[in-house]
Amino acid sequence: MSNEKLNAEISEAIVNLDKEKALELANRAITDGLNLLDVVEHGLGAGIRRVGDLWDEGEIFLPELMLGGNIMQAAMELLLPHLKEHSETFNRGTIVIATIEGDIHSIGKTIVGTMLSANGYDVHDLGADVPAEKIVNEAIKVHANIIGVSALLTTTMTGQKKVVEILKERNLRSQFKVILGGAPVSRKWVEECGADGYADSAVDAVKLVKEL
Ligand code: B12
Repeated sequence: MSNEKLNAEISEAIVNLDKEKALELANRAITDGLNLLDVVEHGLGAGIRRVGDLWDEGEIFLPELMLGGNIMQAAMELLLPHLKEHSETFNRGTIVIATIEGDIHSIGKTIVGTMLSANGYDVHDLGADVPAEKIVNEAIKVHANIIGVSALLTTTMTGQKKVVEILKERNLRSQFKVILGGAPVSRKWVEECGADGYADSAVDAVKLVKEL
């Protein structure tokens, strides 16, 4: 099966909340040797965003949104180890990544972390709902070069700015590059926060980190 066809089918399986089909297609993508990052971003990613839109439009309710998220995660658990398999062995740099406090959206952050790890970076993924102070402390502890902060809610985006503010307060700003991401994040917001970069996909996140 081609990447394009599989992406369309797996996206539809997510929208239909058909877990069995989604997992069957994820396994098919592996055995057919397809571009798995493309499947994650343009197949699963497109499907879950459509689920989000349907929820926004009142077409489905919260339990369905949650089920969609669970199916996406289950499919990702199958695919991500195969992305990691091709990882480069040398260390290009150390990155601490997390979703900010108050925000439990972890899918995009996990994809970005996995892609960076597959590209030779030492990634410390702190998970979701992580306080800004903890992110900074962890970055100091592991001698990170880059701090990546994800936010999916307009109400939690301010936590991204807090990370930069804490670094300034502690005179640590020049020691770390800070990159931001998540659906509501824009280049303008990154400037407003005084952060160093922004990416809206895992591929661009890897490019951005290489540049920095
Ligand atoms: C799945 C989902 C959930 C799942 C999350 C499961 C999980 N473990 O992550 C569940 C069901 C739990 C959930 C809960 C909620 N959700 Co929700 N959710 C979504 C949905 C549909 C998809 C998000 C997603 O996974 N996208 C797929 C990934 C691949 O894309 P991504 O996250 O954007 O990540 C990419 C880029 O942004 C970038 N990136 C991401 N992070 C980073 C970090 C760095 C450093 C960089 C460089 C790049 C980067 O690269 C990623 C890879 O491509 C979105 C809709 C949407 N359009 O985003 C709503 C959405 C984000 N949710 C929303 C809401 C409101 C909620 C709830 C408050 C609902 C409720 N009433 O309880 C709760 C939040 C609870 C909380 N405190 O956090 C709203 C937010 C509205 C707003 N503007 O604030 C959205 C936009 C839905 C909508 N259309 O209204 N949600």
